[in-house]
Amino acid sequence: MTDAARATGTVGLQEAAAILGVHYMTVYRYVRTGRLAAEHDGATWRVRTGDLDTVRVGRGVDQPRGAARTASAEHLLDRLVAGDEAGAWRVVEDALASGAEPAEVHLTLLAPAMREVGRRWSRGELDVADEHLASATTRRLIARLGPRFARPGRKRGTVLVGAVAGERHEIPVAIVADQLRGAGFHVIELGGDTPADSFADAAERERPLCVLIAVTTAGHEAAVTDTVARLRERTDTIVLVGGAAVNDELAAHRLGSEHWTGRDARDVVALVERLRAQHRR
Ligand code: B12
Repeated sequence: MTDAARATGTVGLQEAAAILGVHYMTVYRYVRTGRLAAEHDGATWRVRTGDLDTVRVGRGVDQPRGAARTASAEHLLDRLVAGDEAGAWRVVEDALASGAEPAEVHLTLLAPAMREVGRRWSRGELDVADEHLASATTRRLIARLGPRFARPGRKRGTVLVGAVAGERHEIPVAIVADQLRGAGFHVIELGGDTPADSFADAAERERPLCVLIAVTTAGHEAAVTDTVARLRERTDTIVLVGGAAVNDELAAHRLGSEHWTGRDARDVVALVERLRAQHRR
């Protein structure tokens, strides 16, 4: 702590951020949103060092970084299940203000929170209404993050992404779609429950570099192989099948995929980028 801080019992926002172990912008937002009391001395904001404890206790920010992230994920889960979009968005904004990339918010906050919803749902700790509320709120957060993935300029190619008829899990589709947009691709996002012929209609019309088919639950194998066959009959596009229910290369090939798309959205984007590079050679 500086001598000025010791003498006045106050610190500037830069020093407050260092004490709390968070980004400067996070502290600034605490002040702007009234979560941390501060006085403006005409030039800068000053915060009483005693007041920093209230933020520490409320946010768990004096814990190590990993634990702080776990605390935010838990807080997010709580807000998602409550259907509290504003509260959930504050967790997302905190992460962004601490320097997280939007794609990191998808993968380290939203996806783990939804998987935890699934675990609690299967243990009977949450009911279907809780899960629906959490899913709807997550979709709204993904939509709010969407503009951050917009890339101006010429697109690197078109990618078609969706889930087959009967497969209603659309959150992974939305996440992958936005991360591909962030990588500069034009994305046609069909969402969940898309009939085989509609996949083929869109592929014929859009002539994408590749079609991505998402499968999150077991039991959709026939719909997937049917969709892949329909796409191959009507187009010569590359067809890839992936998602939480496709665990490895063998499972992907069995469903007719040319490659396994990997574990998360980052792997999917990396694969599409590799395919694009090969396509251009
Ligand atoms: C929300 C949810 C639902 C919602 C979906 C709402 C919506 N609008 O999307 C609803 C209520 C519809 C639903 C229904 C069902 N569900 Co559900 N659901 C979930 C839950 C809780 C979250 C799903 C989610 O969004 N996860 C977050 C995403 C981002 O994570 P992810 O799937 O891992 O996504 C990554 C990968 O897929 C990766 N990826 C890798 N390669 C590729 C390729 C492509 C193309 C894409 C797009 C992505 C991708 O990228 C993503 C991001 O990194 C999960 C729990 C869980 N573990 O995920 C259960 C879960 C998937 N559901 C399950 C079940 C059993 C069902 C039902 C059968 C329940 C029932 N009895 O009715 C039905 C089936 C409905 C259907 N016909 O599709 C099981 C599946 C078990 C299994 N192994 O098959 C789970 C795991 C819950 C559980 N613990 O039992 N569900």
